Amino acid sequence: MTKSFLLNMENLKLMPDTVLKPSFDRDKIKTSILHIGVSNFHRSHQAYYSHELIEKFNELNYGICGVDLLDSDRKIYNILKDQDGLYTLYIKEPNGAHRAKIIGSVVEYFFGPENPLAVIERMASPDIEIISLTIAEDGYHLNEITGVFDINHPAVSEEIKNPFNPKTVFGYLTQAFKLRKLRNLPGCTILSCDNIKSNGDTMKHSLLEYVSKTAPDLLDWISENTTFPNTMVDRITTITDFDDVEELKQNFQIEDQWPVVCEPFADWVIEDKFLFKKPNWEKVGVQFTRDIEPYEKMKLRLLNAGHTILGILGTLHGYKTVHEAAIDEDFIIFLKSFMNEEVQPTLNESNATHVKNYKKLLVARFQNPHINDRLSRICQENSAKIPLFILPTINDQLQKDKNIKRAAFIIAAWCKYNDGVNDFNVSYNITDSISGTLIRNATLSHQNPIKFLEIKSVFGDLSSHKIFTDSYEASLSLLRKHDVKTCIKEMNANLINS
Ligand code: CS2
Repeated sequence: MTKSFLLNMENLKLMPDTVLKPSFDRDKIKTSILHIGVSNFHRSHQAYYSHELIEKFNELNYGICGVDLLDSDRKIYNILKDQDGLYTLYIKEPNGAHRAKIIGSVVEYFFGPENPLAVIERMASPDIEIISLTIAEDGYHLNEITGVFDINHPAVSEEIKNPFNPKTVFGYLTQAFKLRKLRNLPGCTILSCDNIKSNGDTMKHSLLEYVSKTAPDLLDWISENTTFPNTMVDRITTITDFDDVEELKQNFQIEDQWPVVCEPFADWVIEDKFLFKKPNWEKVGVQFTRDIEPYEKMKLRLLNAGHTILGILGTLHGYKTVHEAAIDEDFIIFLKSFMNEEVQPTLNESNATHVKNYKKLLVARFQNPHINDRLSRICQENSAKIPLFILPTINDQLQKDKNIKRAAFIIAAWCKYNDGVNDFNVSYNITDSISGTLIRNATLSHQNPIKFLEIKSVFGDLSSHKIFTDSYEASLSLLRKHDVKTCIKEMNANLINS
């Protein structure tokens, strides 16, 4: 058996040359970024970009202080503490070449539930110029349709009663900004890195609503001392499998308790709106722009929607991974025609070449046979994703009296998905914060199809749009009679060039 080494600073030098190790002195790194939510995605994306900047250009000012706020994050906290903040990025090329790169940019780590005051204090320290976040679509506590902040969310109500023991990012930021104001310190840039439309503006909206209800004296200070650039973030990053941990041990002699697996592709576009000098991330491929909208629309409506489509249709057909669904010709014909006929007309003309290249690459990215991206990950929290990834396309198309037939089919398939059984009678879990409502309304839809569209928090007024509901009802009736594969074939045959 090959000898392997626990990943930590001490053992780095023992690891074989095939492992890409940080060549910089981590003790010299200054921390100017504090990141909330040290998820796999943060570790494959923002932390990777900062690592590259330090490694290739000796820019030592952009170390990251990782922060997690949820009790459920204790495992990653313990592991990163054990590994001196180091972890392996396991980058898998479609041709089977795998790289193991040890990332060294996370140089500090704090865990909210263990010591909330230490987190607040670190957020308030003047050397932190950027507070970035990946808190997932539902972490903003906003209703996507009404735009109202959910002040009654249990975590929010709890922290309002006990503000020095915050639970949400909003509670932490409020306390940290109070300290900055009191101490006459500057504010900072808040950089949302989540897959939501106008993520910076959304974060600002949520924070200001929260502060207006809990600490109105702070409102002016926040408006004058913070900026919220919007960003588009992109890199397919899976849930880590036990096999990956084993492969790293066998093939690279690394014993990493929680490596991160991702594709080689990475993209990050950021609105140029920083409070202080921005990091020179452009040296490592990041694009700064004045207008983020075209990039953001392209990414959410093509990649994320594409994932959701393969997730729903694939699960109904019994597939388990994105790869399996993406090599099924019928699925891909359907996906491509959705992108070309229904998404493309809603995207900005100014960005046409970029979109063309992006679309070309996309299917190959989905097909990467080494990325074991599970459809169960993709379908998690569909009720938060669909309003962001698919409904905007439907609304734009309806407004211009354009085709929505494929999108209506997808929504009908999602209704059927919530029956919880695939076409081979195998059941699966529906992991969604409103799973009860989804399952109930999907059940009611067997009698009255529109019932599913009446979940207003997801669909808004879509159930009163006749052109849409006609198409949706036709699709649902088809899907309830036949298996999904037959329906996709029929859609593909009927909708050629429509
Ligand atoms: C996925 C994303 O969660 C999802 O539904 O579409 O996590 C996707 O993998 C990333 O946005 C890729 O950039």
